[in-house]
Amino acid sequence: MSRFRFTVGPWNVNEGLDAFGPAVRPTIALEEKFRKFSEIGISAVQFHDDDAVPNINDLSSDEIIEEARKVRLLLDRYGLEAEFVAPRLWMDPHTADGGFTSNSKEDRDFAMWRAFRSVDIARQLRAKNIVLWLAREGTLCAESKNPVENVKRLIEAVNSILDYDPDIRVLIEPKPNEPIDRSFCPTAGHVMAIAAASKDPDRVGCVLESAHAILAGLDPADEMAFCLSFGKLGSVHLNDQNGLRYDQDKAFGVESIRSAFNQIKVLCDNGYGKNGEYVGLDVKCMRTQKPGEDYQHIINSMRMVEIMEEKVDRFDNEYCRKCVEERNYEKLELYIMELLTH
Ligand code: XUL
Ligand code: MN
Repeated sequence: MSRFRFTVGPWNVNEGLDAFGPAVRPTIALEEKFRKFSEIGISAVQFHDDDAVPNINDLSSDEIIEEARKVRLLLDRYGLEAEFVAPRLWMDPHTADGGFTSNSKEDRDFAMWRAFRSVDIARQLRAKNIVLWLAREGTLCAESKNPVENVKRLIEAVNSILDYDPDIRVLIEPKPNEPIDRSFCPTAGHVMAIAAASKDPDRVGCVLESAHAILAGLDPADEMAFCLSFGKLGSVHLNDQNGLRYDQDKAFGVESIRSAFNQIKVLCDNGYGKNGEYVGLDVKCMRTQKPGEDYQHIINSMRMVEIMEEKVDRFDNEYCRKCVEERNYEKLELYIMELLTH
């Protein structure tokens, strides 16, 4: 039994399409996903604005609120909470050049409209957080945007969301690249700086995703630790990644057990979850998986978290302290290897 409460998004169960091939599994209705999430032990759901309210661009603000209310009732039916709402600022033609940092004023206004509607939806779902995965906030052609001006625009966008709702928290999910080449906010350090520069730093934090940290050439556990030291780890997206390639969103721990252990250790050691934080699993199902077996990657990830919690609980702090005192880190390393392989 895990000490954590888990969350996933509807996009974590998909039809298997990738950049090179179409869907191979039938679409599963939102309600059926909720039912299954609840059955496998998920506590809360993460949403993009249009996961909760499809065709959001065609609806008025009031209609959007009305649709969101229906989703709240559906969550209630399965005993689920909502963790966050994230404006999807990368699909619409208005966001081809980014949202908050597009060179077009009209597109930037569209991004803010989606961000405000996301807050409206979050209120209805009783979600406390807006997540900004800044998908296209950066450049494909480095010279196409003014980087100084655009970092300021990111801070202004965060401030506008904070102004719009005095209770909402903004969690930025950094990623160094993909779909853009160079992000204006690639790492947890950048998120901490934006939070500090915002008008209400206490309401701005980070969602740290394992794969995104690896893509930045950084250690996910250390990135989590960095946020924790500022009291700003609002959520995590646990998953795994085989080196520097496309964002793979593999099940947690399937590539590096030591890295998985260190991520869970830093969360456990610092009481993560005690202030209501969830453990998000941003994992993608393999395209080869059969319909009906397409929650296995989520089940596997939860199991890997549990296994690593057991290792953390068995971790001999006294032995570690002695190794450190003797400055025999080689001895400590063997201890870790034995712990992780037995
Ligand atoms: C993209 C990613 C997103 C965010 C939510 O890499 O991780 O799914 O987690 O917008
Ligand atoms: Mn993510």
